[in-house]
Amino acid sequence: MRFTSILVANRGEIAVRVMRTAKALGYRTIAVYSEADAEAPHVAMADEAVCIGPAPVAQSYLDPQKILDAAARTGAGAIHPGYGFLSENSGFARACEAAGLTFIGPRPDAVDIMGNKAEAKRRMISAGVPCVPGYEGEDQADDTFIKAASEIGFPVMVKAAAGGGGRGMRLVDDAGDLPEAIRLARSEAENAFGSGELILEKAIMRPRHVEVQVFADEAGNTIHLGERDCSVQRRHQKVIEEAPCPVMTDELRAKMGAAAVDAAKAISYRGAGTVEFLLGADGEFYFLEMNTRLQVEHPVTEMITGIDLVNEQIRIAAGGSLDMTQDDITFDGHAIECRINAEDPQTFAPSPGTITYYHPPGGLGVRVDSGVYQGYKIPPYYDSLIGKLIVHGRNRVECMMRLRRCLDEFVVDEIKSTIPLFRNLVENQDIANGQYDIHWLEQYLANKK
Ligand code: MV4
Repeated sequence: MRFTSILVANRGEIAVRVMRTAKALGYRTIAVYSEADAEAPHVAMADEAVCIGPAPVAQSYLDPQKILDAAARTGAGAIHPGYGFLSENSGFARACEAAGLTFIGPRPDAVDIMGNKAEAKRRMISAGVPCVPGYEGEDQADDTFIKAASEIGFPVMVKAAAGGGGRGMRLVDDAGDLPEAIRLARSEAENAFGSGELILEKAIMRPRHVEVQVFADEAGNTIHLGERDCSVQRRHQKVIEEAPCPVMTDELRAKMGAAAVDAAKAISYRGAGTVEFLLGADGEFYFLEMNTRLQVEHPVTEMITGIDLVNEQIRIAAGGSLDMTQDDITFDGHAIECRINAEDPQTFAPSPGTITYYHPPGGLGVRVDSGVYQGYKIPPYYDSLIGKLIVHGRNRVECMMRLRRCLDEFVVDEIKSTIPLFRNLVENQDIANGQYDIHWLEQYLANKK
């Protein structure tokens, strides 16, 4: 539990972000990097850096043994996995603990429970967390699904139990299409996840994606840090996130927050987690899944609560207790995050290459978490997120006005980026009014073409 150094098993903006807090707390920081990342900022800022192999992730950032070897070589005491890569790999978390390394994250068993939608939903139903009506039984016979669907009522969603983030999911409008959908979903799930296990759910039409940040310490003290609205997304990739959710009320937050805390407590959760809900147009909300990691969009929560989530993660991993209760958590103003991707803003095709000129915005209420600099060559091997612009204001209007100014100021030259898309989005009336759902962006993009 006690450690004085932290190896960050990640790259890009999140490696930089985690090291910032680790350094501020006085920990020795250790970076790992692939052969393609020797010039990356996370390498330069670390106290020590270890090359872990060739550019492809399977031979570097995704290889548990490469990370464990680097930790052994540098005498690391703890590992922060960031997001993606090994962050939700329970086998890796167990291997860390077996090697005497503190994994800065949840207990591996909690990761496994939430990694299976059927198991997760059964636990949530037992704990009284509102779930979408559906079927999540062990009996996987076609007839069982067909009977369940007729009771649930169409349209239904067929989901892979081992899937997540929209992978292995199918919408079925009527009973006639169900047998074929089950067959296809099952074989896709077997190929993608090595398990054909399925669940059924009533399809919620035009909901918002609202997720609640939770924190729990080893002793079981569990609190929530409010919600983020992440409905503005394309092909399950979030594009804009904001806190608070534009349609949130104090009563609804109290209910969703309590449900999220119940969800975490039901699995004896530890550390930072996010409980995802669908929020229907009628104000009903339903548990979807729980992410057992620090998320890309965590800064909007930090901006409105003033709490450094990585600091809390580290403190809890070191065996410390939460130094706040639910009543200490207050929400100040509004924060919006734009994900800056090295992509063509029209086609979303990746656009790696050299940044010839870089000028990030600054000023009051402005935060840029990035993993690039002027002269940096973005390698083609990794995801296209190069940074995040996070803007805070005393209210949503001030936040939006400040965001528009920041987007005007932001220059990332001679690669294509999603900044021009955000310049258009901040001028849109639906975005200005917070009137959007999970399908809004895809419709907006379709109508513009
Ligand atoms: C749903 C749904 C409607 N009804 N489940 C997509 C990602 C995964 N986390 C769950 N997803 C959905 N599950 C029921 N019962 C609609 C989606 C969904 C979605 C959810 C969140 C954010 C964006 C989305 C885009 C399309 C579909």
